[in-house]
Amino acid sequence: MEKIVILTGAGISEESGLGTFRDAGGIWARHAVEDVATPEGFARNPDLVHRFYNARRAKAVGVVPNAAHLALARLEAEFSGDVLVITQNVDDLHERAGSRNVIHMHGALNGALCHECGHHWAAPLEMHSQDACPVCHAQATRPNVVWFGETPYGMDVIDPALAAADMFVAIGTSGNVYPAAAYAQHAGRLGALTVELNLEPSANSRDFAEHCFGQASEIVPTWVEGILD
Ligand code: BJW
Repeated sequence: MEKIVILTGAGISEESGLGTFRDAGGIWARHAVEDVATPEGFARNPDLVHRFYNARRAKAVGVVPNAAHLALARLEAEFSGDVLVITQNVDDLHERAGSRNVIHMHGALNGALCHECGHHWAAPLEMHSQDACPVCHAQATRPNVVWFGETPYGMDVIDPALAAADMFVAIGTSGNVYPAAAYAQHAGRLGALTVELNLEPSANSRDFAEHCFGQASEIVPTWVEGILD
């Protein structure tokens, strides 16, 4: 086995103290998705959206990677082949754990984007609607995250990586959001062994050949040990 592609979701950061979206009491139980995670919601009320992401950014800087993030970084460092982490998460816990080969397909909390000219830059801790783009000076600053209806990042790298994968592993994602939710079926059809590591069966659980259910901080290090053995 040479190429492992790993898809992570909010569940891997849950034990670090960052909330998931669709679990009971999750982010979508407290915020209307159409208000805070669509371009239309941002156009209607940019201040509300900035407050939502400012609060999440402030929370994210105060948490640390858990044993699952650390195990994936160890896998990348010690595995003889290639390890690619595709994360749907906007936190930077994979990087802070030591992973280097990471694609943030849904963007990053620590990024700012000008929706006039497309320039992107490092986000300050607090962003506001009046913030001007450093390049075109338009007051059109938004978080550099991917909302519903927008094209995820890294598609040009992700598609060939799935096609070349010997193993595809999904960790802590509910399998409700596309295109990520289609990756297991896609990679499996192209020959990869598909593995689900999650607290409970995800919406697309049937697309995986192997399953292991439990807390990410326990099942991910155990799975990594097995690969490196
Ligand atoms: C644990 C645990 C522990 C808990 N240990 N596990 C109709 C049909 C099909 C598709 C569509 C449709 N209508 C529209 C679409 C497309 C749409 C979509 O998928 N909609 C669905 C709702 C149906 N998708 C899009 O619009 C995407 N763009 C797109 O498709 O462009 C077209 C295109 C595709 C391909 C090429 C070119 C063009 C964009 C999606 C953007 C998603 N954005 C968000 C918010 C922004 C980022 C942010 O603010 O953080 O991204 S939504 C939110 O969901 C966030 C997440 O990244 C994403 C996925 O959530 P995730 O990570 O799975 O979290 P949860 O909470 O759902 O699950 C957590 C899991 O962990 C659970 O299973 C728990 O059990 C588990 N867990 N604790 C282990 N301790």
